[in-house]
Formats: sequence, C-alpha cells, structure tokens
Amino acid sequence: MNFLKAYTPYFVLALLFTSCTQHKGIDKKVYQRPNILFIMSDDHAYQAISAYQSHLIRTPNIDRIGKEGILFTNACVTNSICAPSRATILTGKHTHINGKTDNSRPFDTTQVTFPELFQKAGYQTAMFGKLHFGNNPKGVDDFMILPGQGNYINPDFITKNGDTTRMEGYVTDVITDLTLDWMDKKRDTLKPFMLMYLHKAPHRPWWPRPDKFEEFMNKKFPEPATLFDDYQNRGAAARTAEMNLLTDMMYNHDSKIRPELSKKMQPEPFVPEYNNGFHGPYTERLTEDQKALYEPILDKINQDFEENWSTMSREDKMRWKYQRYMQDYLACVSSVDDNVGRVLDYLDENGLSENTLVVYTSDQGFYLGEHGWFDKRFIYNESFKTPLLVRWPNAIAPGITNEEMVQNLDFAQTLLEAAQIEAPADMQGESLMPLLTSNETQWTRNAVYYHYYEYPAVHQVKRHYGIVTKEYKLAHFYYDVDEWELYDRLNDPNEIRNVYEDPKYADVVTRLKQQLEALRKQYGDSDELNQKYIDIHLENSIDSPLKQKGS
Ligand code: SGN
Ligand code: CA
Repeated sequence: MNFLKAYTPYFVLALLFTSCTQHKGIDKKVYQRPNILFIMSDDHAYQAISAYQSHLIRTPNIDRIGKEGILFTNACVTNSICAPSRATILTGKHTHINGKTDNSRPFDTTQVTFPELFQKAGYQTAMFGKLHFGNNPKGVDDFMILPGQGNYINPDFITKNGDTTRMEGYVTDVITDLTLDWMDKKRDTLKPFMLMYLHKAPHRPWWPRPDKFEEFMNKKFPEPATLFDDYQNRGAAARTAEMNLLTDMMYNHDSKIRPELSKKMQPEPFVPEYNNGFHGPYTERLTEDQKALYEPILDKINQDFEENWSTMSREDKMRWKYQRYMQDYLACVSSVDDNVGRVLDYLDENGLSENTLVVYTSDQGFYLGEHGWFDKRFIYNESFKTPLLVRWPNAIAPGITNEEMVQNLDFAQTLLEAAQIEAPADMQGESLMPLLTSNETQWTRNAVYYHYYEYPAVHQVKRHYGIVTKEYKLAHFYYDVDEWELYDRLNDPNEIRNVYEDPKYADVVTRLKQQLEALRKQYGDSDELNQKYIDIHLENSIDSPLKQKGS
C-alpha cells in the first residue's frame, strides 16, 4: 500500500519526463521529478556535525544524508546572518539585490522566491518551523511558522489562517511532528512535494530538552585552538566585536545561572545588562511540570558556579563558560539529529527515499569558542562556512565529498534544475546539479562574494565585504573604519594572521582586489549601494547594541 502510494505519481511523471534528457548539467541521465525535502537548522556549525568533525558530537542521522549522497566541505553563505541568508536562499540573489540586509526590516515580498515557482510548476509545497522574515512565506500551500525567533519550549506558531497557536512540547520535536503529520496526512500523492523543514535549534538561548540537558551537562568538550585568541594581527573589527564567551555571554540567559545568584555574586566581568534574567522560554512559558524537570539540573549548575566561580582564574572562567555553552548548544544539536532521523525513517518506511532530494544545511555557521567567540556574522571560516549535505539516490551516487566553493546563493537554482523548472534569468547563483551528478567539469566558479551589513547592532560586527577563493580571503571593513584583511587559507587555517600589509603578499592583494571588483560588478554591488543600505539602517534606527542584547 505504502509503496503504491509513493510510486504511482512518479510512474506518471516518469512518462512525462523521460524525454528531458538534455537538461544542462544532467547529461542524458533519465530521472523523475524528485520530491524536495529542504532541512535547515539555525546556527548549526559544521564543527558540530560528525560528518565534518567528530570531536564534539556524533550526529549519525545528519551524517547519513552525506554518506548516502554528497558532503560539501566548502559550502558557505553570502552573508552570515539569519534572515538575510534565508532571503538569499529563497530568492537566489545576493543581499544587495533582494534588499534583506538585516534581521529587523521585513522581507520585500515583491521578490520572487523559489517555492512559488515550485507551486506554479505543479508541486505541493509546505513550510514548517523558523522563517524569521517579519511576514508570511509566499508560494507554500501550507505552513506553520514560528513568530520571529520563536521559542524552545511550548512554542507559538503562525498558521495559514492568520491565527497564532501554542503547541506544547520541545520546539525541535514539535516542528518535526508538524512535518511528519503533513507528509502522512496532507500530502497529495498525485503530486511531487517541496517541503521546507526549518529548525529553530540550535539558536541562542540554547534551551535543550530536559533529558538532553541532563545528559550533556555531565560532558566535557575539547577546547578549540583559538579559545584564548587575543585578536592581535587583526583589524579593529575582531577586537571590537561583542561576542566573546567571557565578556559578552550572559550569565543568566546563556549560562543558566539563576538571576538571584548572579545578583548576589556579581560575577566578573560584571555588566548589569548581562545579568538580566532568563528571558523567554523559562520564565514565561513553562508549565510547573516542565519546570520540575529543569530545576534539579539548574540546581547542579548553579551550585557548581556558586562554589567555584570566585576562585577561578580568568582562563578558567573562560573555560567554564565554554563548557556550559557547549553542553547546551550540543544538547540542542542532538535533538535536531534525532529528529532528522525520524524524518529519514519516514521516507524509508513510505518508499519515498529514492526519489526525494534531501538537503541538510544551516542558515550560516557559528563560532563554538573559536577566537573566543559565539555568534556568527564574520567572513572568517566558522561563520562563513555552512554545512551542506545532499542525498537523492535516484540521481546522486553515494559517498561523494566535494570541495568546490558553493554557496547558499546556489540552492534555488539547484532545486529548480533538479525539478526541471526554469529558473528566472536574474537569479545569481549557479546550479549544483553538475556537482551532484559528477559532471564537475561543468562547474565554473572559483571565487565567491560575501557582504555583511548589520552594524551598528547586536554583537557589533562591522560591515564588510570580500572575496574568498580556496587559497585566500580578502575582506574590506568599512563604515566607521577603512581596513583590509588578507588571510592565507592554506597556511593559516585558523585565520589569526592578517597578511594584508606583508610585502610577500603584495601581488596576491593586487590580483584579488581586481577579482573582487570584477565580482562586485558582475553581481551589481557598489559603494553607492553600501551607502544606500547604511542610510536605510540609520533611518530605521536599529536600537543601541546594549538594548538589543538578548532581544
Ligand atoms: C538574537 C540573539 C543574538 C543573535 C541574533 C541574530 N540573541 O538577537 O545573539 O545574533 O538573534 O541571530 S538571543 O539571546 O535573543 O537569542 S539570527 O540567527 O537570527 O541571525
Ligand atoms: Ca541563524
């Protein structure tokens, strides 16, 4: 029964599409129009996926997508922040073209997004989880999205009817339940589907499910080589960013120290704004029964803090905060992995695995203590890169690792090409189909363009744009500075030496500056547009950074 349910429509579609054998990038491969399952989590660092690195956590379910398909080791974003990344993914256009420069102003809904094109082409479309656009998605037949950042526990969802409904449970489980329920009960078996399954986790403030909270608070994690980075040999931007674990991570909101205790202890470095309560989920939404599960774990954390913090060296305080951070962040990741497993199982059990193109990615990477940081935004590796694993057994051979410089900019055109839907000519990415189908010679890109805008704002990462090749990274920080940075990616993988002024690299600088200008021209970016977006940002009076902390 399940088999028939799954394959009848594909038989019909196969008859319709077997003649489309000359499609660019697919060379004579006959395939059926696939279902698309686009899985994206929020702030999921590749360092926390064991297919990339296994020193922090095992993620067998996410890994499975790469093992049975392709793992991209050099995937990156065009702008390392949530809503702008999502806008780029949906439009296939750089930030300066789609206009979504920050998390605050709503997305311009006159932009064409790829789900609309799937819908028009006869796909059934749906979206569940976090969008973070300030407005509802276009082109989806069904959706349940979190308002803004959403909540970890007992989250609210905006529905298609315009209502907001509260669902009891842990957000990662709830988003998965909605996704599975849609596949099971609402799916039209006569159509292929394009389903976006979008996790909130592991976004700050890292509230794990109680069982994971307990399991991970007892673990100890290896420290990154640059945990104690002093930001020497870098420009002003790295020194002035406010995302250091010791000085900028909040005791209550992030490290789960009870406000009463931090008030009593005034832990150094003490900034009142960083000790202003648990916020969101814990105080506002938990039932007494749920609280009873969290309290004993909070007791242990708080007891440890009370007994040990005051006598710790500055280094040990940094280490303590790093461990607390990793325990909660990775506990949230673990729930994502379990739930991805539930969805992959569903595909297996319903005969859908072979012809569903599954993507796993994140809206950007994240610092897990590298350079002493949390958060993202910078062009530096941990936030610039993003995980990308793709499986589609009908068209992709298993076990491929690919090192090309691919971007979130490419996703729309890739999915459209896979579904044999024409992409609008003004999309700016490059379809990954040649790489997915082992036709690498058809891949042309060797450098990518990056541009980050949200400044002044929370975390205070300065505006910058740049070019990245496999060998080098050249970035220009502007607005209240005018500084260039160059990193030799092969000889300095931790990016701790800015060699822009080093005479040995003078030729590289000249060449990369030319290439960068050519890219800016090709994509239509310019100093005039920089100024336009500065003016818009100031007009919209993005709040002072301190006011935004924890917002
Ligand atoms: C919130 C976070 C910030 C984070 C932004 C943007 N604070 O403001 O740390 O940089 O979101 O994140 S929080 O404690 O309230 O979570 S993004 O992923 O949406 O771009
Ligand atoms: Ca994000």
